[in-house]
Amino acid sequence: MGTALVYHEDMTATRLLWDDPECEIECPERLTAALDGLRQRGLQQRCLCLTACEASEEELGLVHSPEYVALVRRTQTLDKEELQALSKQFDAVYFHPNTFHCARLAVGAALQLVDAVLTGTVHNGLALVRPPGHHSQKEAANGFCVFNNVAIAAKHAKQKYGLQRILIVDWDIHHGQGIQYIFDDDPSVLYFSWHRYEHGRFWPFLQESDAHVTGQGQGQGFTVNLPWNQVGMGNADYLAAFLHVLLPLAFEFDPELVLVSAGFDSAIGDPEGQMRATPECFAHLTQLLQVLAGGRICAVLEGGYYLESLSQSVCMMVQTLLGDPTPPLLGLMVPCQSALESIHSVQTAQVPHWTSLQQILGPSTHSPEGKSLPLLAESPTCEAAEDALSPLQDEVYLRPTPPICTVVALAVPGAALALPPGVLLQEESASREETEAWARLHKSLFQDESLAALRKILCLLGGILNGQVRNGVAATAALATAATLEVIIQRCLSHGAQRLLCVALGQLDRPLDLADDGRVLWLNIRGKEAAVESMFHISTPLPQTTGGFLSCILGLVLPLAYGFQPDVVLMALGPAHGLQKAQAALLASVLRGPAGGRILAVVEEESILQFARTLAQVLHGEAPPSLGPFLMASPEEIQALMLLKAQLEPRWKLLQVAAPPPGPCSPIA
Ligand code: Q9C
Ligand code: ZN
Repeated sequence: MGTALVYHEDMTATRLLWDDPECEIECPERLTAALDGLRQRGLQQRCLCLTACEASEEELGLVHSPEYVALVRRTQTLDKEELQALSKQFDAVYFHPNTFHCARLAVGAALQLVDAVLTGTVHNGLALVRPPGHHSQKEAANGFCVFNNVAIAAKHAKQKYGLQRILIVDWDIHHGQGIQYIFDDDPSVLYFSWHRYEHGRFWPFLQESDAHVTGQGQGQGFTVNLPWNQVGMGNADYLAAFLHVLLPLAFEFDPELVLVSAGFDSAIGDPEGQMRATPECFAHLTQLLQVLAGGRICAVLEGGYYLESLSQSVCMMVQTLLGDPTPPLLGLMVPCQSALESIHSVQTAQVPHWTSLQQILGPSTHSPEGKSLPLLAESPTCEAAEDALSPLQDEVYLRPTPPICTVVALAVPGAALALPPGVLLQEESASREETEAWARLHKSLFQDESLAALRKILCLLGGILNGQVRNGVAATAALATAATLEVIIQRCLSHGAQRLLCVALGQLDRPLDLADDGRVLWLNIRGKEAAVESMFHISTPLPQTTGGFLSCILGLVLPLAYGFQPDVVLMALGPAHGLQKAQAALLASVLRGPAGGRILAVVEEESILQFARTLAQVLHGEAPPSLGPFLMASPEEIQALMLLKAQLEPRWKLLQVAAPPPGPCSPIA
């Protein structure tokens, strides 16, 4: 089991044969640059490499008409002038004598990937293809796309495997209107696309790319458009879109398969997108998607025209698909005003169709669609991209992957625990002297047995802090969890951790001497009421519904965690934590993101047998199990969360969801 990489070098054999500035960016080097990047970083070698085969005409017929397929077939024998004349009949398209062959390989690659994932040969994968597909329609080529690779893959998954819910995430910077048209009235395919829109002034200039378009008939609510009305969207904007729009809907939808229209023209430096998201952002987007559909992700390349960021972003995605930790997200985690307006407009359009959004927006949201903002001047992003990309590369190379991945530390040796492959059981302990020195701070609470557990934990924590170990799970002795947390926090800070995120579940009181200096963000999720003691000391009740739990994770925990940018995360399951196994697994899985995978999960002894294996699995990079049926949060849960968020928003900008466009009285930007 692992990650598939589907490719065929023949897909470099189509190229523009005449002068056309609009089309020349779709060049063969796109594929070779991506592949070279994967090879240089040793990522290709870790994948199961599959050679693409041409899709059959029957498979093309899942989406395209026989007449259109015949038209593309005929381009094989046309001369340059005839090809050029035919190309002009479509918008932003060029044909080459090899187009038919390449386009069939591109579809075939997507189908092979779906087969490999759905038969269980691999967990996930990426098809590196040309030409791209998401603009292509039943009877039309469009925007460099000839056959609709991802749409055909979705039809194939429905037909051959009987899937009933497929999520398509289109993070290419153009609107995949082709996919939208094909599944317009189909409730079994949830299509999410964000795209540069600029109030309709950006290609392909379609009204139907706007947020108010939600699908037809039975398919209402299953088309989700997030139009970006300004260029320059960055990591925080993309993250906010995932946390506040895509993921709530996706969890409620509960897909059996996730297809990604993986275009990287949404990355920094791309001449088409003019956006600012850095390549690591795609590692995080991928990781967030991995909690869906049991991790069954099939990504298919779409656009991406700035070779440097294309190749780095592809590497980030594949690395994450392989289960590697995500590099930290750099930059201010503050979504821009225009992004918040876009997010608000799609939430408003979708709220009638999705319970999860009704929870987020609360009972009284009647904000009318507002007037458009004037356009800001376009900012050049190419030079900025070079600056942003070179230090990034250094960062990637300078940060060595810890030699040991995931470690489990148990106080009671030999507990009947079947650990997942690749996870180590820790043998060593910290020295008695060192441990006693730490414990002396809390003497009364550490008995012999709890001291043995602490010695194990300190050894594991030392490994994480000095870069030998990526992450781990450790047992704490009964009743000693709170005191152990205090020691861990002090140990992290004295080791030079700049920021420590502590997510404490259950009855764990905040250490009394915990400073409020911004080095520790303390978030207690417990049975009691919500309380904001400071911007760094927060308490919230544990929701009793799946809906409430998801809102808490997506709407509170992750915005805080990503906004805080910790270098270590501590997750603690204390007395009466009340978490189900799947909930704990989901939380641990997503908390790997903000600190580059450096996370220590400590679990009170009585829960350890039940939780250690699952936690170790997700920390090791496996997908968490499903939470079960989506149940609407209770009014009390919604209210508690909204009150808490309102108090925290001034400091933690990723929490913001509601930004209706400025009314007629507001000053013009
Ligand atoms: N400057 C894909 O990314 N040209 N297709 C737009 C606006 C067409 C993009 C011109 C862009 C097609 C798959
Ligand atoms: Zn694109």
